[in-house]
Amino acid sequence: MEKNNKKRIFSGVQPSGDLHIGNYLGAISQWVNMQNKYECIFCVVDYHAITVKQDPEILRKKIIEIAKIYIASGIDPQKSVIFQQSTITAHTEFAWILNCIVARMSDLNKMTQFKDKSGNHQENVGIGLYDYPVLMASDILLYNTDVVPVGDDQLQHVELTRTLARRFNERFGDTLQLPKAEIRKTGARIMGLDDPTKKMSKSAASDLNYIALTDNPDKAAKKIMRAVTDTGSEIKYDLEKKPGISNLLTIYSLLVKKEIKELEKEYQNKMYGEFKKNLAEVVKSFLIDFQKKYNAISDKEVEQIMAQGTKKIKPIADNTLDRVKMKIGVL
Ligand code: ATP
Ligand code: LTN
Repeated sequence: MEKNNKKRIFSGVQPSGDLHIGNYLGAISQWVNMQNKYECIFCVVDYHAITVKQDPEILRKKIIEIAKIYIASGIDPQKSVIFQQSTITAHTEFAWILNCIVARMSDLNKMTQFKDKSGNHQENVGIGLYDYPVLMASDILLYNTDVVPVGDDQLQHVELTRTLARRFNERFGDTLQLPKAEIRKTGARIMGLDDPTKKMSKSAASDLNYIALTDNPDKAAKKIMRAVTDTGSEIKYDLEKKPGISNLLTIYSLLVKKEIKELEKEYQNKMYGEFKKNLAEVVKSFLIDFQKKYNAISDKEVEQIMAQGTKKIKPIADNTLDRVKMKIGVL
């Protein structure tokens, strides 16, 4: 895959937990629209998933599931590359080099996701969880990536990637391409349905927090009906005073592709109950349609698509790694 004049995109999702509409609306659905403008590489980041405990059988299934979700969401394997991170060994090799040469404890100590995920057990979590942003930097830099489309929780990691690349270039001369994060304006942070002050997360304590892409559509509709709303009765976007309704308006707007302003007008003088009932229907029909596409893809097909993806882009990763090895003096 020669770099043509199109800019290159790289992004990934971990094969762990249930993928939810936050992941879809904040990240994957944005990728779909970028496929014509950019040369796209979408990764199933399995080595990131093992930074926390995984059951081997479930992990194996989840890797296939994420690739199917990419395709069911509209990622076209004819246009974009889909591949499994661990099949290209350059990712871990390059991460080790970055660890030794440019990444510092003081960089990683600033990462808020590590603080959130390790909680009160920082001394006992695996080193991989702490070092995970360096592996992410390796993913991105290996492919001379221009743009990294992610939800806003990943912005800090993309900034770190730029810092590491800059440091490397300063020491060894121009070698690595500095990427830019792209965060969508609406939907970069879909909030939990049971607590609209925190982001929707697959690791949330209650499954009322999120709508998984594989949720039963009727069950998902019920979750919308039970979503926390705010005091008052006006259907208006106001993040401070109305975080619950604002979050539901965001989800509604992205799923039906209508501006929030337009929805506010439509629901002027209407009650929360009617608004939620209609959104529940929107979510239900989205899931029915999504799951129809998902179920039409076989495991075999996905395995072939990912194997082709690896074959196509491995030379790019190997080339970057060789250039890096040469610069640092091991080749
Ligand atoms: P989680 O917190 O649910 O475990 P994560 O961010 O740790 O999710 P991934 O599943 O790998 O891990 O995230 C995939 C993509 O989805 C990333 O680009 C991330 O920024 C985005 N994303 C995750 N949660 C949300 C959310 N609530 N709203 C918008 N985007 C999100
Ligand atoms: N850390 C990200 C997943 C991820 C990623 C990447 C995203 C790993 N490597 C490279 C973009 C580019 C997450 O947990 N969401």
